[in-house]
Amino acid sequence: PFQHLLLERDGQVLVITMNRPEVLNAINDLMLEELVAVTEEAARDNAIRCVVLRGAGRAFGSGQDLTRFAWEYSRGKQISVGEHLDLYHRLVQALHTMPKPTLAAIHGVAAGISCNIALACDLRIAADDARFLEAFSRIGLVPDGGGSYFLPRLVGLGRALELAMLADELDAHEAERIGLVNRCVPLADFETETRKLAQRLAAGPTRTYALIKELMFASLDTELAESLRLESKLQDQALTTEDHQEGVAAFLQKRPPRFSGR
Ligand code: T3D
Repeated sequence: PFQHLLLERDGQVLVITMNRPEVLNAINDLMLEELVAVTEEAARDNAIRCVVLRGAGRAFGSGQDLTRFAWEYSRGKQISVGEHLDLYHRLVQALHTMPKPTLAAIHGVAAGISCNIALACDLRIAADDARFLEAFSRIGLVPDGGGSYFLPRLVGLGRALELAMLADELDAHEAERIGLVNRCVPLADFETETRKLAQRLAAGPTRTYALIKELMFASLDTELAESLRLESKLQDQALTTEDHQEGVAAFLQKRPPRFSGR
């Protein structure tokens, strides 16, 4: 019953498609509410072992729906971002803390907060027609939706400042070269490659993936001794998973593992 999202289950993969193609999937209030609801629910649903986010039509997303800004300005209102950004923050947190892999599949343009939502996912696959645009400064705004956090961590401070300040479009090959996306594939293969990658992630040791995410991000804000402590703590948890048992058994029996996500 969503108005601006299409949801599809492909085995244990949940595919969320932002669906306002006539405005390149610009995010309005309702789409944002729907994105929050569906990602928070996906986090709780153990039957889902990978979440894919993508856009309908010719683009991933064009950012915040700017007609809302125009509407408010036309009535001489001062926009208060508070409540509105709180919802974006819930979305970014839901993606970031999702206890299963998240994959952004980007084709066409990914601008503004749509781009930054893709950065909050664990992995990014791009079609070779993808273009990335930290559009914010073009309209006198700062990168939000976690952009100031993820961008420098993914591409380094120098590149992050350049992308945010100059707001030039980055093409898919360059995005792959600087590590903004994990891989770039021909547009003709994009759907197949996205599906393959998502299925592979969904067949992985889900709980361990969640622990890997936690470890990697924690390491960015801590020192070695603390990272080593956290590795021990989370390894203890990984050791208790059925998937660990299965991985070892499969290795010894010289067969591929069949992970259950438990
Ligand atoms: O509190 C807060 O919410 C603050 C948060 C802000 C977060 C942000 O995301 S700020 C950045 C917002 N986004 C932008 O500034 C990007 C605006 N769009 C563009 O610059 C261009 O559309 C693109 C570079 C993304 C794509 O260009 P192009 O030439 O491929 O397509 P187009 O012809 O410009 O767009 C197609 C249609 O989508 C067009 O409508 P029309 O003329 O066919 O009726 C266009 O107006 C519409 N559209 C594109 N982006 C938006 C949009 N409509 C509403 N909001 C948009 N963001």
